Amino acid sequence: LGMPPNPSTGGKGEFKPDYDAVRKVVEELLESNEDYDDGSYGPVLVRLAWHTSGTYDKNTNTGGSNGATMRFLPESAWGANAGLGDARDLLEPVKQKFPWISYSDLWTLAGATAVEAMGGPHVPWRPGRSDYALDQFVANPDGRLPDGDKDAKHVRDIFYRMGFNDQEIVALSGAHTLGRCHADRSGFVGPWTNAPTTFSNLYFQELTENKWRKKKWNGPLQYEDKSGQLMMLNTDMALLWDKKFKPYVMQYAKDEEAFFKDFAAAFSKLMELGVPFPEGSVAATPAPQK
Ligand code: HIF
Repeated sequence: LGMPPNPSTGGKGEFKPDYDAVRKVVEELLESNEDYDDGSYGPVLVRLAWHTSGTYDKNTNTGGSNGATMRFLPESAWGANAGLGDARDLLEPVKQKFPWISYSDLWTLAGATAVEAMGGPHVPWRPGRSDYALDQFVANPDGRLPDGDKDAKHVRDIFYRMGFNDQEIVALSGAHTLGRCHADRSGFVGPWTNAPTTFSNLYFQELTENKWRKKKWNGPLQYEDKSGQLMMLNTDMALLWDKKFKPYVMQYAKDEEAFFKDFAAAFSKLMELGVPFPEGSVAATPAPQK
């Protein structure tokens, strides 16, 4: 382990980065702390992969996972990124163990690994991101990540800016089957499903089959089911209320296979936005064909 021989500095033999070894170490970390949330770091790693990618703006080709700019202020301190220090800290020893991987490749690979390890589809992933030095980039403006108390128009504004269509937006949204909201991070509270560490289409089943009402409390607008245990954000409810989003919600609630296939393609696309892959490079496992 440690730094492999580097051919350019006289090492013998060609260095081949072992991404499967990185995946294995990430998998071992997922349930390494039973006191953390629901017993898995998987959800917060998926959120890290999404937030590091979700700053992308197709009009200016800025933002995205390339650069790992969330290492720096102000992005690390954006309200939207509250709690993601946990995920970055968790991955720091992995970076130390495999110093040849960039943070930007590591954060996205960890997200893809977590989805699959929690029972989800294989998310096509390829390396090629590099980390910017602090003086190498213009900081992304705050406000590129979505707010949970807003409506369908806001969701479209954010995801159309990245280049997604309505079907991809709904497919991505199924990731809220994972994890939970934390009062001290976003102000919202609770999980979307009763199985927050298993990747499945349960989010869509809860959304369509459960009864949702506004939560009566002093906190931000959110919805709860009868038990008061499960929650939906306004942006989640908006998928059900919007005529164009709803058919995809209904489809994914019924057809987990279709959800897995479309999610894998959309999440892979999300993590590749704005990344200058070398010409001819293809994802190790190609994204499913539409
Ligand atoms: Fe989330 N999301 N997300 N999200 N998200 C939260 C948590 C997670 C939005 C808001 C929130 C996506 C889209 C949107 C995950 C993954 C994805 C939280 C709670 C909020 C408020 C944060 C906290 O308090 O800890 C909004 C408004 C989105 C646009 C509609 C993606 C599709 C669903 C892109 C996506 O992949 C995951 C995973 C979590 C759980 C994190 C955890 O620590 O458990």
